[in-house]
Amino acid sequence: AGGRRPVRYARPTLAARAARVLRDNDTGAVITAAPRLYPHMWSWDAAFISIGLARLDLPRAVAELETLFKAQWRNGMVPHIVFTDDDAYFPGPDRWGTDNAVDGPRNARTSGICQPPVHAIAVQRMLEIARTSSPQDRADAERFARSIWPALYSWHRWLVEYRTPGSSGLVAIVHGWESGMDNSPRWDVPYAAVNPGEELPPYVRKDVRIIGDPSERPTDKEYDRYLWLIEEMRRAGYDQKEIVRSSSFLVGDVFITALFAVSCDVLIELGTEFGQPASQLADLAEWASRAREAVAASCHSVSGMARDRDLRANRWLDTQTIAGFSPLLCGGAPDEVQLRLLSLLDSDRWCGHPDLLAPVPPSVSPMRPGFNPRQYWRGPQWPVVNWLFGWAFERRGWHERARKLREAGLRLTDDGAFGEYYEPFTGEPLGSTDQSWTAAVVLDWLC
Ligand code: 2M8
Repeated sequence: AGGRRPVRYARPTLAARAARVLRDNDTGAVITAAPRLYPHMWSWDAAFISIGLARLDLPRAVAELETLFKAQWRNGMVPHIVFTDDDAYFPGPDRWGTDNAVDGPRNARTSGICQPPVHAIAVQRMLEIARTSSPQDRADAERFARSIWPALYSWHRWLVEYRTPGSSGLVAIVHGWESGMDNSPRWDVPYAAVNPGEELPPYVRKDVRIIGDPSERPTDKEYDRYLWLIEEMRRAGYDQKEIVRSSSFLVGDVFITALFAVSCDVLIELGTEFGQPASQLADLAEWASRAREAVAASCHSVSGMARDRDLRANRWLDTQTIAGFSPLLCGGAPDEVQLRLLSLLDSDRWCGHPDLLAPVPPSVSPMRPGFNPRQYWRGPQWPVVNWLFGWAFERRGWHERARKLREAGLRLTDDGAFGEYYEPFTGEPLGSTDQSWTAAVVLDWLC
C-alpha cells in the first residue's frame, strides 16, 4: 500500500516537524488544540499535548496541565474547553453561558461539560519521561505529580459522585462531546431521542467554514442536537444533579469507564509513591474495581464487544465501534472474552483489513454498514486513539502488540501533516492539519 502519499518523512525530520507544530500552536498562554479550527485548550487534548511536550520542555508541559486544572470547577469537574480570547470557534463562552454557574471556576471561562479522564495517565507518562532526561526535570516532575494529585483525585471523585448514576456502574455522559468521539455512531440511537425545541436560539457554525469539505464534519442536524443539549444545561444552571436527572441525553460510556478504571490505577500508583492519604487510595481502588466490573458486564455475549448503555431508554447500544475494545484498555473481562477481542482486533474487520494504509484501528470497522472513511468519528483513524491502545498494551505487558501499534501509528503519520484524523485506505489527512495532539503522540512514539 506504500507510495500512495507523496511524502514520507524520515524520523528525525518528522520529530522536528512535530516539535514545531507544538511550538507554533503555543499562544504563550495555552497550546491550542489546532491552529484555526480549535483555537482554545481542550481537556483531553491538553493531556496528550503535555506528554509530547515533556520531551521538549518539561516546565512548559507542566504549565499546560496547571492551566487546565486552574480552570477546574469547584465541584471537581475538569471542563472540556478552557477558552482563550479567540472568537473563531463556535460555540464559544457566551453560548455556553457558564459564567454564573454556581460551581464554575472564578478565573477562567470554560464550557460546561467534561471529557475523558486521561490526565493521571499524562502525569505518570511525564514523570517517566522526566526521569530519563535530567535531574532538574525529574525534580520538577516529581514536585508537579505530588502537587496535582489532590486535584486529580477530586476530578475522579466528581465522576463517581455526579456521573455514575443507577446500577450499570458505567460513567455517564450528558453530551456526545464528553465522549471525545462526537458524532460516533455509538450515539445515533440516543441522539435520535433528542428533539431540539423551537426555542433553540439561532446560531452559525464556524467549523464548516474552516474545513474545506464540510462532509468531513458532523451534519447540521447533529449540530442542532449538540446545541440543544447545551441549551438544556444552561437552563438547569449547570446544576449536575439536575442535568443527570432531566437532560434528554444520558448514556453510560464504556470507553470513558475503561479509561477511568485504568486512570484510577495510575493515580493509586502515583499516590502511593508520593504518600497521599490511605483513605483516598482506598476510594480509588474501589472506584477502579467497580468501573472494571461495569466494563466487563457490558460485553456482548457473542461478539465480546463492550457496549454503551442508553440510561434514558434503559438498553444496551449494540453499535460496533472502536469503543467495543474498551476491555483491552483496562482489563477485567474474562480471558475468553479478551482473546476474542484480540483476534477480532487483528482480523480483516479491523487492523487486518487488507486495504488499510497502516494497521491502525479505524473508529468504525470498514466492514460495518454506515462506515464512512472520511467523516470524523464514523470511520477515519485517529492517532490519539491508537496511542491509548498502545499505551495500555505496553502497560499490560503486551510489548509486541504495543510496538506494532506504534509502528502503525508512525506509518500513518509519516506524511508530516499531523492530521486530526486520517482516511484509512489512502492515508489522506482529514479535518485539521497541524493538530497538536497528533504531533504530541508522534513525538512520544519517536522518542
Ligand atoms: C473534537 O470536538 C470538538 C468539540 O469538543 C469539536 O468538534 O468542535 C473531538 O475530536 C474531541 O475529541 C477533541 O477533543 C476536540 C479538539 O481536538 O475536537
